[in-house]
Amino acid sequence: NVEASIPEPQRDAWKKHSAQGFTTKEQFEDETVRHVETTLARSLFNCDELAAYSGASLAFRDRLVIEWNKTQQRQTFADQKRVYYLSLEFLMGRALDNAMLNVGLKDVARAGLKDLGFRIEDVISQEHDAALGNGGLGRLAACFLDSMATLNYPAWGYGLRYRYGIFKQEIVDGYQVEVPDYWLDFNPWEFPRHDITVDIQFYGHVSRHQDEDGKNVAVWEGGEIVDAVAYDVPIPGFQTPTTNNLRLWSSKASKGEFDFQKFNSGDYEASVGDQQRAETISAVLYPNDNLERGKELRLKQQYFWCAASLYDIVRRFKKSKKAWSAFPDMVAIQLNDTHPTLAIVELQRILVDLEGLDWVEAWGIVQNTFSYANHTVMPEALEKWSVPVMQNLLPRHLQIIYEVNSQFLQMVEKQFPKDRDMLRRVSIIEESQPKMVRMAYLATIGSHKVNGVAELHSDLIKSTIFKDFVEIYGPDKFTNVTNGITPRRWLHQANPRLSELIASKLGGYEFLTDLTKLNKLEHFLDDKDFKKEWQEIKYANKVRLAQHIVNTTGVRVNPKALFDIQVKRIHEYKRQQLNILGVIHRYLTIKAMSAEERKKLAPRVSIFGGKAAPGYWMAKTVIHLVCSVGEVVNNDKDVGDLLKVVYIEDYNVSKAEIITPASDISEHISTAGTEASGTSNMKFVLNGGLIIGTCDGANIEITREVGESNIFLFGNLAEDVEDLRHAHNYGSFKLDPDLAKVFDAIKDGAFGDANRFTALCSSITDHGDYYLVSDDFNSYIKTHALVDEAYKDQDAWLEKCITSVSRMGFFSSDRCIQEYAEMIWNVEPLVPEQRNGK
Ligand code: T68
Repeated sequence: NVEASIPEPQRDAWKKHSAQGFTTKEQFEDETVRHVETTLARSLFNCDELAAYSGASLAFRDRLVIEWNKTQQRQTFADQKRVYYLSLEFLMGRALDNAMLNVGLKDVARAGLKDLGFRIEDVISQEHDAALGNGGLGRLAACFLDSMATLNYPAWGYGLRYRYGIFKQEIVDGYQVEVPDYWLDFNPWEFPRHDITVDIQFYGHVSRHQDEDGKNVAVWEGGEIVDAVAYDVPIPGFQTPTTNNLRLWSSKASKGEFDFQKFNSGDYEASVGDQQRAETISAVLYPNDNLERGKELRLKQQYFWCAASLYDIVRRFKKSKKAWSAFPDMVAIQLNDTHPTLAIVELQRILVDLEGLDWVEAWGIVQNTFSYANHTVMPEALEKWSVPVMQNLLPRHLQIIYEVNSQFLQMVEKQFPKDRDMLRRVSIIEESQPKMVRMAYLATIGSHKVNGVAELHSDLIKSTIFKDFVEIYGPDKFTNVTNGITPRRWLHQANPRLSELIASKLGGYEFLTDLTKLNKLEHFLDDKDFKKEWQEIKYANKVRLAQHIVNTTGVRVNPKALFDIQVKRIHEYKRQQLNILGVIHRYLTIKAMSAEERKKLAPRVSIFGGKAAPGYWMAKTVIHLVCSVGEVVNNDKDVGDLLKVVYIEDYNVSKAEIITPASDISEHISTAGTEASGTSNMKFVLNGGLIIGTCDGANIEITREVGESNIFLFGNLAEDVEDLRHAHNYGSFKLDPDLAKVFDAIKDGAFGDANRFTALCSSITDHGDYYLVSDDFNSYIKTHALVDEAYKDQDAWLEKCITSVSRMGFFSSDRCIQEYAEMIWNVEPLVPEQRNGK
């Protein structure tokens, strides 16, 4: 009974006064103005767009909070299994537009804001992105939160409340410059919970004691304590009252720790220093995508967040007074990559050291609780922690890891007697100098399921990094859940006109919660008006992007040209270098053409965007090459509109919402076998763009769904990559002749001082071409020629686009979450009664 917490005599009064939130335009205006005047203490005479954004957000926040409170109560009383999604990154982007659409009151807000003198788009764009992530992994977590709430799963996200999210990128003189992203100035979407504070211990030592029953127990003593303070963010589902919680932890010096000794003796600065040291833990997001550098502060972040989250989860479980054996029936914990692996060790520590469970029983509970998703096979991204570093920071956890390893190796030894090399290979501890803890192995051993994020990737992990573990545990422990994206943000919000057109044909917006309904669009392939409108929408989206480009770069691009887009983190494996080298090849080809030949060519705009990790020098060089080529090409009178090259600075979620709907073609061209899934490929196709790509990650499943004739595939296959690399290293490397001409132009200084690009060129020509740029170059160029040809037949092109969209149902993150829920978490949704106005 939801009301049982209010004493009987006062229940009516509480009910009568309980907040309702607005539903009408009038009420929305009331609430918005009230918040501007009183909550923000602003005079209405200087209510600018930012104040309007703040007032409108607070009005919507009130609505979310009301449902959020009810959802939390409902979930508590239902007392059923919950999912906890642990991710070091949540790349949420903006919240207001999403809140408006999910509660179904965007039209009300638009009309209300108009009355108050504002355009809704201008108000929405005041919001600072919540950018607590690097790229795909963090955005996946955000899509999953949206789907879990929409599907009414009792689910919590747990993460870190970084004071600085991913840096802002500025392009200065063609180089990336990083600027700190201080995003918390005004953030109406979070609620500090100062009453929910957890003490987190670091360093110290372990001693052994006898307890009352004479049992030998480990006690972790000494060291230092840092406080974890909870900040809660409401996550509204789409067209459902379910509003879940994302809990982010912020670090603060513990009250006990604030050094009053120093303070009282007048050493104020030193005592403040301790405060700052504690706050450093959650200060900044590490800006590396697919790279682990083993810094101690990162390990501190990981433990801080895992320990606080586990404390919270265990506390909630204990309130139910169930036996520990029921823990896995009430709790599923999903690890987003290996970053939260210490949570496995922490739960074992809580059960054995603090709750007195027997080791074996505790470990069974742990394994049945956790599951682990892997997002990469690339060696440089696999997490390993130095044993000495861990010994110092988390002495008890290291002991537990050694014990887990010892029992695991004994089991393997029994299964594979005398296979000493097997024991060496699968040991959690790598016998290197220093010794290292292999987190992917620990995560695998501590979980009941391990999954990859697209079919090829899930196959690859079974035949590479986890090959031995498949032998040990059997194949059933390993599974695939192909990634997905939320159609709410990536279609309805980013491309409202297309969403509306689709709804008008399908008779409503059901496709937004059942994306397979898109397949009915194929019935309209002969509908001239429909196709015309589709084309107009694409054109309008391109005009909007062209406007953004001229505003931010000064480069004027023709929206009638073919827009060719590659936006994602800059990485050698993602091969932006292949793209820009191909662009140079196109430029050289145009320069060599007669005026007559040029007339037959389809104009192109090559659009790049994405951040390079600040310490990734080669990636920064690629950005510089793109900008340098743009400088030359965009000012070459011979070329005119036939080719433009632009770099969009500071690619993030809100920019993606403008860029994604504007592509004709987008590039997903990683070396086969390197991109675990990719998710922007799905977003582009869902918005009516085609893709050029390699047989890698989810491109393969996209091909299966949309059909081979609707995608431009090229390049070597994953199964051949190893042999090609081997051949390069043993003298058989041959530079592609077209690529050789491109390098000649660069070396001749066609794009400025050639020395700046020497290392980039020689990584291909002299250092083994690890990413197979030369091997795939010819096939890439030829496939782009096919794209040019295909684009000339606009009718056929349009048919490919519409057909592709109609076949994208599989790639909804709703399907993906349902697979996790059924195959891995074993949780049921908790469907609320739909209330009025929903
Ligand atoms: C991405 N991984 C995969 N990692 O590269 C991409 N790494 O193929 C996949 O679609 C996506 O995950 C979702 O599954 C990342 O984004 C990181 O950002 C990262 C961050 C820290 C350390 C290592």
